[in-house]
Amino acid sequence: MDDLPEEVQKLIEELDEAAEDEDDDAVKELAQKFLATGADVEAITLEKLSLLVMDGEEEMARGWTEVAIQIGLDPFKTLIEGLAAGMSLIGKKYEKGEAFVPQLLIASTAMYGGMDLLAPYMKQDENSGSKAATVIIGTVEGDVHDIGKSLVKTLLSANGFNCVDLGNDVPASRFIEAAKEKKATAVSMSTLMTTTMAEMPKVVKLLEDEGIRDKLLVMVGGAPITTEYAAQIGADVSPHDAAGAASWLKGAVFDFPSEGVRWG
Ligand code: B12
Repeated sequence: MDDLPEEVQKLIEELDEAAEDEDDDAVKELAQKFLATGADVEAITLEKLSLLVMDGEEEMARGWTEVAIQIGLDPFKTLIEGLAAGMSLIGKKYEKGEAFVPQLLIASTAMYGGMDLLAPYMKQDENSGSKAATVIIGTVEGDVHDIGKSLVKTLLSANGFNCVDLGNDVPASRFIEAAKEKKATAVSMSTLMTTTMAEMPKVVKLLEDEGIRDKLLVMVGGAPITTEYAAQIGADVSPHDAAGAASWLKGAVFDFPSEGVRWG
């Protein structure tokens, strides 16, 4: 960002200050001036957001998310290429021993702060035909990582699915109870740890034992989960990311019998 014109650099500094002071009115006003500079405000804002999440700067990440909204950035792009990209950056530092668990936690808080601001702008795709479909979603037992799970939920909700979010550290039996209670169309499970992957086949086995496996589509995902693993444990699919989950499910429900036919 050092090679930006002086006028743009000055505005960025003023925006940083206003964001840190949580002065929303100033952020909104300065965002318009920032837009009017004609600089590549999209690239600058996305990079800013990822760095602020990485550094766990909660107020500034919220302020710059407001900038993204004010300058009309696509909310999904802001979420994935700005905020979530920051989680990848801090993840890399953690892997190199340059960051530790407390930093991961404050980065997560910064990410969620921005995500909350974006939520009202995540428009539903009314034409997706998936409105009636309910998805039971959660991170499996023993695992508290919930950012990827929340991204999947955000993208599914934006595509018209009705998501029942069970949160993180969800026992296998809760997925089954919720699927029955809601006469669900799909179950979406996340895990980020190799040590908790084995919870996923437990859920699939319980669905089979209850005689309801055929009534549901089962998606699994998270960093250690592969397509081969999904097939091996009897899940239907493991799309690569949250956007892939939404597009796969939209297609799959199209060919799937309706809720009334499946659940009687
Ligand atoms: C942030 C973080 C934490 C935070 C989590 C905060 C939160 N609210 O989620 C905190 C600090 C709590 C944490 C704790 C721990 N963590 Co941690 N954590 C991470 C970190 C750095 C980033 C995870 C993240 O949020 N990524 C960003 C999101 C957007 O990515 P994502 O979750 O992968 O989701 C994407 C895809 O996977 C996919 N996806 C996710 N779910 C689903 C579901 C479906 C159906 C589909 C289709 C797709 C999909 O879509 C998303 C993209 O669109 C990772 C490292 C990394 N590079 O991933 C380690 C990591 C996951 N943690 C790890 C460890 C070891 C731990 C601890 C044991 C550390 C400790 N010593 O205490 C504890 C575990 C606590 C527990 N019992 O769960 C290890 C796991 C190692 C392993 N292979 O088992 C990792 C890989 C770091 C490492 N390299 O060692 N952690």
